[in-house]
Amino acid sequence: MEKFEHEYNAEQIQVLDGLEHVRKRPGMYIGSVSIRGLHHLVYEIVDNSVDEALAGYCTEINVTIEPGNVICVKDNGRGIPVDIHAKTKISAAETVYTQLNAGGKFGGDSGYKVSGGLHGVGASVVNALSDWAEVTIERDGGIFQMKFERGKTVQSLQRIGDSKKTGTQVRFLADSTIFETLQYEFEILENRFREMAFLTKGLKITIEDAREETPRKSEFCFEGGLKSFVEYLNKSKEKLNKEPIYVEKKDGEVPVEIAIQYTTAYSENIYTFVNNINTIEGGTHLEGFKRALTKVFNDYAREKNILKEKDSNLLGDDIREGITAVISVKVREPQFEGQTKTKLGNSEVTGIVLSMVNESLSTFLEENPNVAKAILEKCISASRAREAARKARELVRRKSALETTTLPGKLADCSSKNPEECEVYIVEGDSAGGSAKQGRDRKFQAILPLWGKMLNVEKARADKIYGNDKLNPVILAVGAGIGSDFDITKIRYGKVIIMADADVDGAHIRTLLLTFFFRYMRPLIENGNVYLAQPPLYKLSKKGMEDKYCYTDEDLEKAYKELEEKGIARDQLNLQRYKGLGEMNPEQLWDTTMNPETRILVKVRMDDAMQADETFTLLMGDDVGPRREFIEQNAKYVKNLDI
Ligand code: 0RA
Repeated sequence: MEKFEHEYNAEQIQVLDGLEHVRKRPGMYIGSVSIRGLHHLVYEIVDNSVDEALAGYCTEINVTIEPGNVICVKDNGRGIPVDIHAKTKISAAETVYTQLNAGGKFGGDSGYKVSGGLHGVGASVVNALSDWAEVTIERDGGIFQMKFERGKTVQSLQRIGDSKKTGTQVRFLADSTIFETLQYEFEILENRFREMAFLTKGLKITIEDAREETPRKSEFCFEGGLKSFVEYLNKSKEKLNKEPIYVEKKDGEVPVEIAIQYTTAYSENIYTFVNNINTIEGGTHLEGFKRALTKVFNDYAREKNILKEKDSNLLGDDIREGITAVISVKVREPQFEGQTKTKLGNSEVTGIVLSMVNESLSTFLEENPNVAKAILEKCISASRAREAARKARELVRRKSALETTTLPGKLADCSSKNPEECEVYIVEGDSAGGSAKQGRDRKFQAILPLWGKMLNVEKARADKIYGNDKLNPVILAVGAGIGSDFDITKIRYGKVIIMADADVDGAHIRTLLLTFFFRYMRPLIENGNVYLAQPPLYKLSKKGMEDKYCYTDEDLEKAYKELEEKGIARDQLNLQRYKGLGEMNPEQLWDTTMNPETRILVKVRMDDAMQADETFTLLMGDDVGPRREFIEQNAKYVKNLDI
């Protein structure tokens, strides 16, 4: 008995320690306390319901953003078990919500959980980071409810009524003392749940924003699963194969599901998921897929004599031109690596995906010779274009070798040659470029003003990119080549900084450059070398007072308040709104945007670049419908940007 008491206490203490630690170091559990982390809370809860759907017991999940930013997630699964744990005397449901990592203990060997969620942290973390949470369970003929405040139980599970249904409902209010903001963005949640619905064939997910007077609602349910996913991604593109190629292997150690559809575009769009988590940085599953794809198409082309004996093999890059594919694998103990922990490391997965794709894709090609032919024709013309690009490049190289310098004429280079300390500002517009040249520290800051015509990267192959007067200077300045030739060890600057105005034109150039880096210099983004400069939006000035620069509307409000406290009234201050970089003189530009001591730089992450790429495809693609839709939906932002 003594021992039992002791164990009980120890366990309880550990419970408190665990949740206290979550509140002390939330970043360790949900990545950050920014808007990103806030949305993460919702994903964690929904992931639990999706797991129940994956187990085959739940068909519908309803998410609501209630007034006051309360989140409600309801599913029609079996309901979290309500029986009392023999040792802790606490219900299973309460244990799940109060004990760190308790979730996985349920279901035992039933294969219930394949670790959902980015960190698989689950319900207890959300509970710990919530001002309050309320869980209602229907099962065993009853309705049961429990309540928590900042992770601590304020009402243990109790039966509050009868019900013949089953399911789990969770409502929670994130803790405003922990998160920077509680303002959920409908679109962010909507995108995530659309993705989850694609990844879980047949599962219905609804999302409703009930904060506004007229609620918004979206409903997602895709009987086609990943097939529907690639159709969605390709909705504004011209397709080579009407019906996506679909291969699936449900049983086995690592279940794999893949859908492929080729388009006439020149880009490669492959999305990979592990346990429904977007593995932005790829990994072993992607490796296996690429290797199989290259092998199957080359083997087929040889066998059918499309590639003759004297021809060399098609390269992976050629075979992936115009591909849109989604790969989803389920791994029991995934190892995540990489800068953002979104790269699958499990080495056994490469071979599993490889042999599965080898087998099913070669069967598919045998059975669909017309599709095979259309795709191979495209691969071969990609291969010819690559050869032409190589020749064009060599020509450029030979020419420039004679000209002593390969640097673009408009580049004002820095004196240091040490890439680690060097940075290049890419600046739109000659007047801003001029100010930047005069304002910079020429020891380590280079300026590359951009001019010339905007290129539609979507419709260009490498040979066109080299010939483009807007992008070629960027390639030469960065100095590391592009595409499969890109060599990160050759970059001339550790920081490549895009400096553009905060208006529509600025957004356009940012999107173009990010898309370009994403498609042609991806390692530069993966390695964290690309940045966005943040010029101020406002200047507050007054005679005898040091100028105050503000970077956001909140900044400005804060500055007004601080100055008011010092006895300076609003109407004594002169407010200047910067419309463009060109309005700042060199000294101001240095003080506000270029001086490493005071400037704000935003590091571009892979998902930002992916977003830009998507926007770009939408805006530049052939199909007018989606473009109009996008512009209509974003009209309000455009207005805000372009004052
Ligand atoms: C473990 C076992 C059982 C259900 C669940 C977990 C479950 C968890 C969550 C979280 C959100 N919704 C959920 N729905 C179910 C059921 C065991 C049984 O009934 O035999």
